[in-house]
Amino acid sequence: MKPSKIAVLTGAGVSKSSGIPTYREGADSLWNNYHPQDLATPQAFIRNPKLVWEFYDWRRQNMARARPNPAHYTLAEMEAALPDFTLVTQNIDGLHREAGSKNILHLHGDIWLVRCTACDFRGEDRRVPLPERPPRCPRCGALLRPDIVWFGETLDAATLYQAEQAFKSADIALVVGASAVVYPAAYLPLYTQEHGGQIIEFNITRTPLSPYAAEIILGPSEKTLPEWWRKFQEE
Ligand code: BV8
Ligand code: ZN
Repeated sequence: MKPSKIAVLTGAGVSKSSGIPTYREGADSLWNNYHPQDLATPQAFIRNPKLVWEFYDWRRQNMARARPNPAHYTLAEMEAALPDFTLVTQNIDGLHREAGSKNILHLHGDIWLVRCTACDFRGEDRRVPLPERPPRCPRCGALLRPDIVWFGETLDAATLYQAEQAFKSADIALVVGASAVVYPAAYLPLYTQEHGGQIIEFNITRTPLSPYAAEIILGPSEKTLPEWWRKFQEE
């Protein structure tokens, strides 16, 4: 196995076969008259916190039933086997942690964490369904919000810096199930390519990142990623 520094960026496609709808292939019929991007914003939350929490509570109920698939387990195996491996995810579903990945950079947060809109309360809340929507802070009674990054909000600077460093030093960037349209996440693999590393894209279609990829492995990542990892170990 070639000694390589590997950085991975995963998107919603890696969780699709676990039963979690992606963003751009149309969410479940319950919400097809809203697009996540109209609800996943601070403006929508201020305007109608109940509706936004109904959206997240529905997604949490869906994610609570989801289980990791072979792609998640393969990434946990790679982390344990490789000396220099970084997993960066755009997903908020918690499936990488459930599959055993230890060090995960959650670029867009974690749907199982909530934080208060008024005081500094922050904590895990796994109640499905939520007893009240919108939920209230146990400490001060103000509105809680999901501890995730909405469109128009900035990402946690330290998390983004660590992710950038990983892709800048990686020999190989694996991009798995990402449509590569949301920034700044979509830029990360280009750091690898810019310094001479290789991008390998795992997707069921081509994306705006495809022209920069050294290799495009078309197919469902729950199949293609385990296959790739087996071959990589034999090299
Ligand atoms: C920011 C949490 C600074 C919430 C998410 C115009 C141009 C460029 C940028 C912008 C612009 N206008 C606005 C922006 C900035 C904006 C942005 O990029 N918008 C896009 C839509 C144009 N970005 C932001 O706002 C970010 N913040 O820029 O801060 C700033 C501050 C103030 C003002 C300006 C700038 C914050 C972005 C984070 C938003 N939060 N998630 C929630 O989930 O509710 S983003 C959310 O959508 C996900 O986290 C993910 O990142 C993204 C969805 O992308 P994917 O994960 O790729 O999923 P998608 O459904 O799109 O695609 C699935 C893929 O899987 C497909 O390619 C499919 O083919 C593939 N697939 C399907 N099945 C499989 C598969 N692949 C393999 N196997 C399979 N089986
Ligand atoms: Zn509070």
